[in-house]
Amino acid sequence: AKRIFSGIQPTGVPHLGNYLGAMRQWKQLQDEASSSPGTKLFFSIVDLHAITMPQDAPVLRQRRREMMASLLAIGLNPAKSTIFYQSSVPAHSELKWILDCTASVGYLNRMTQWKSKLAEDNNSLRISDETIENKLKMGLFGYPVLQAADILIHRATHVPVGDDQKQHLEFARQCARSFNSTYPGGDMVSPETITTRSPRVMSLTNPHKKMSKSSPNHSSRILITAPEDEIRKRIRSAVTDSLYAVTYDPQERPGVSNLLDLLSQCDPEAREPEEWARHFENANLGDLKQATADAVVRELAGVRERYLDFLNHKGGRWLTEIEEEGAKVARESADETMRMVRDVVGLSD
Ligand code: AQP
Repeated sequence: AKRIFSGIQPTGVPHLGNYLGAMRQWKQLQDEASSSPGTKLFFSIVDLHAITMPQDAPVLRQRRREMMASLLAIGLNPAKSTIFYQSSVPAHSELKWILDCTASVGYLNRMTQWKSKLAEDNNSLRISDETIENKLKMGLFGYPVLQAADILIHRATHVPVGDDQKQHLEFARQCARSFNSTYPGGDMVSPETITTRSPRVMSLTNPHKKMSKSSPNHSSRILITAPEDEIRKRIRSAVTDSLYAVTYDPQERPGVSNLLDLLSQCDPEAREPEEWARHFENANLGDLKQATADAVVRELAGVRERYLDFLNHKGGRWLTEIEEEGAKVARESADETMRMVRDVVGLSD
């Protein structure tokens, strides 16, 4: 039977990019699982990954809850999916250490993500050896190993990921192979990738960059919990270009194309962005923005209300109960793998 795992960092309330690029697909997978009994779904709020970059404790505490409420608000259902904080299952960190002992540094060295995070943090494209020496932390460098542990510990057969994460999934498969060949009797399951087809959602203020939770510019993103007037305002003021007509050309016209992508993604009939461009051929950008805002508002209808309800119902105790239940089920799933791991490594009697 299929076992699906995916994760999201509690680094802020999710935006349209997280929603269209990942969360909406999780909900679809949950819906599909209803007709294939035996499929198990695990969605983790990966707070241990979040601390690979500096975090403020009260803020992180708050963001974990906000992410939990967001996942529930978009329709993940704790009766159908196991939704849990990574740190509430300590075995993820234990397995990470064990995988560390068979994972090779060469592969991690070639990964691009720590390089781009470090470059971003230092506001430069080139990272010097000195920066690496002084600023690169073990956690950031080795976090693909923790990601591999997250996946392998739940014996995931399928992992939905965005384009940028494919490299890490290949690494998770390599970790499974290294483990199995090092320890006779080891039977880590190698996960398959489910790739998200949706295009990357770009920032509304700089369409050359992706929409991101941690960008300091709030106008660059639309939170899935935004009130309708804010959604409309952000789309109205989205940076485009000075050409009059509407055409779809992500290279030359990233701002306009981003709006067309959003419109296509939020279109219940899923018409392609090129088709929408033809539809607006003789219209102006204002009309396109209006249609995009209508589509996004429709897509996110009800999310804000459900989010606030999950966060505040019974003074937050409802959410706490959901958290505890998710942690319990995830711990049981992880313990099953850890029994095999401790046995084949020689860490149990
Ligand atoms: N702009 C985007 N377009 C499409 N998909 C996106 N994702 C993120 N941004 C976009 C997808 O969201 C999932 C969860 O992401 P994450 O929280 O693990 O971290 P991230 O990819 O680093 O997302 P952010 O929003 O940019 O967060 P920060 O600013 O904290 O780094 C992933 O599947 C990702 O592909």
